[in-house]
Amino acid sequence: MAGSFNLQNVVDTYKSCLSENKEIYIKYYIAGWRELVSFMNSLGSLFSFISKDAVSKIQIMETFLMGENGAHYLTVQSMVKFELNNKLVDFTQSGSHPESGCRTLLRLHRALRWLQLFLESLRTSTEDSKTSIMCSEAYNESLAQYHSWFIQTAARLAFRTLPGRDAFFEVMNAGSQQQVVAMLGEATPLISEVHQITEDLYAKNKLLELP
Ligand code: 1PZ
Repeated sequence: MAGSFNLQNVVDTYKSCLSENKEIYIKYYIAGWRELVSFMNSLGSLFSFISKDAVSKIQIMETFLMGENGAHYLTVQSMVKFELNNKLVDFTQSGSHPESGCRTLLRLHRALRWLQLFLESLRTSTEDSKTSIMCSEAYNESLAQYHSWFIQTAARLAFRTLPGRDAFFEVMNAGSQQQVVAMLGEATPLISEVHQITEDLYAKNKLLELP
């Protein structure tokens, strides 16, 4: 179960995510996902199909960030502007840019909503709360609507194997349960703010339904 995961690292990357004028740095946004992937990998092999997809999305974003147009991928705001101005975003299935930064980040953005709901319910949970139930409720309320029946079934199967609440707090590697709860209290408002800013930006540019 041991790994380098530590909840504090997640809090720190989300703290670094926002610029002074509330733009979201893609570098830290995906660093946050990298941390979460390392956490997921410590949960066992059923979670690896989930983390594989997350990793491939992270890699697509890293490739943009390191490519010749990397400077345009500094923030989510600059990416949206650059990709839209240069017609690099497919608004229908049959386009020639099936893996734009905008559509790739949208998948992570939808997953961030799941994370926000799940961490919030973990934070306010009690001794007899079940992680598997908290996880699937958060999923039903967020990501499930975007997933095929097949993926939903596999995801729900994985949720059933989640460790119980005590063990789960333990793998978060952030001290006593009280300390974990305090840290979650720090993490969730940061995640909410990043999520809300992205949501507003995507809504304004009609990007929320990208195929
Ligand atoms: C702690 C427990 C972790 C539970 C994670 C809950 C999320 C379940 C998501 C299962 C989906 C995995 C399979 C891949 C699905 C893809 O089809 C979709 C859409 O992408 P497209 O096909 O359009 O390219 N991918 C996603 O929705 C992104 C999913 C990322 C999931 C990251 C979860 C990170 C959890 C962090 C753990 C603390």
